[in-house]
Amino acid sequence: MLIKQAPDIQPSEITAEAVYRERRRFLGGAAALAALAVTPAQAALPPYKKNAYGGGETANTWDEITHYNNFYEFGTDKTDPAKYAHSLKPRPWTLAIEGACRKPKSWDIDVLTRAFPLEERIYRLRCVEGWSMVIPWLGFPLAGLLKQVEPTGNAKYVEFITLHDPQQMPGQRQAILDWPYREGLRLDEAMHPLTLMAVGLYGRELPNQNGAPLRLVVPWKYGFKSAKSIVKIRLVEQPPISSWMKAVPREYGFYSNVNPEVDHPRWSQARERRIGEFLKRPTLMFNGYGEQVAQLYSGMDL
Ligand SMILES: Nc1nc2c(c(=O)[nH]1)N[C@H]1C(S)=C(S)[C@@H](COP(=O)(O)O)O[C@H]1N2
Ligand SMILES: [Mo]
Repeated sequence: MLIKQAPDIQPSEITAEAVYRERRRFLGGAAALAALAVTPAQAALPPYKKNAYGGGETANTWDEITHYNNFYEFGTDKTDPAKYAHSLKPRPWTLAIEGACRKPKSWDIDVLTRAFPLEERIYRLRCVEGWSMVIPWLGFPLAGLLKQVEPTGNAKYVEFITLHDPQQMPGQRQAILDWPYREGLRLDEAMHPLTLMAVGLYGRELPNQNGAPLRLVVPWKYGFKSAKSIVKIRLVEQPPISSWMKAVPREYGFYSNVNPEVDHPRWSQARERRIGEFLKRPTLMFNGYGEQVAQLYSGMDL
């Protein structure tokens, strides 16, 4: 069980908090109090604790996070991944890191999750399409993993590659994108302490539709940079061409930092709709993580 490895969690307190936070979204007053009686399903809800990464916001519910997804390997509708991702087999699973490094290495997913202490991080995810969610991820910083393979001086960029298996991922039978899904970061972005490899959410193992068993989370960039179900990471000298850059170069740049001042060619990026809310809210520069990441781009025209 993943949750046993999450540090600093006191189950009694926070299970109650998680239930409360879930219910608070829908109910008020007396109804909310009555709802605090824990039903079996909610008792199974894993603990999660607000921490320094939460930004003070209430997380989206488990249902919202797992039923409104972009994962084109399982279809292009937001509800497709929840319906069809059961064909993905997240075990056994191997992650390989190769390219410009002294010690290329492969890990079995379970060996990997035991090798790095898991942290809970409540991050905002802003999709380029104009919606957002707040998600309590469970994972470990990518930096520690990359250090293990000892990148050489030629490692300037990092490429992330999703599984390519049309048997497990039926969407890959259609040429919607140039499969497998690929994304890239500059090495310093990949090494940034906010950049997370997620293996779970809400203290549970990652559901298939959210990118099991291992996905990237780069909270200050548009959601498509956060590649799911990764099998390979390559250290490279040139900026990788992502699947989206290849498909629609005019609309998807390499950096793709969340920026309310730069419109998408077909729509404004000034505001976003938080899933579960009615009114739109303003989009924040770097998705609200500017204090931590703006210096990565000093001198660059964003
Ligand atoms: N392999 C793969 N990774 C992917 C995608 C995809 O279609 N395939 N969609 C991206 C997009 S556009 C977003 S917004 C996020 C959505 O993550 P979530 O469904 O866990 O919220 O995953 C990203 N990672
Ligand atoms: Mo997205």
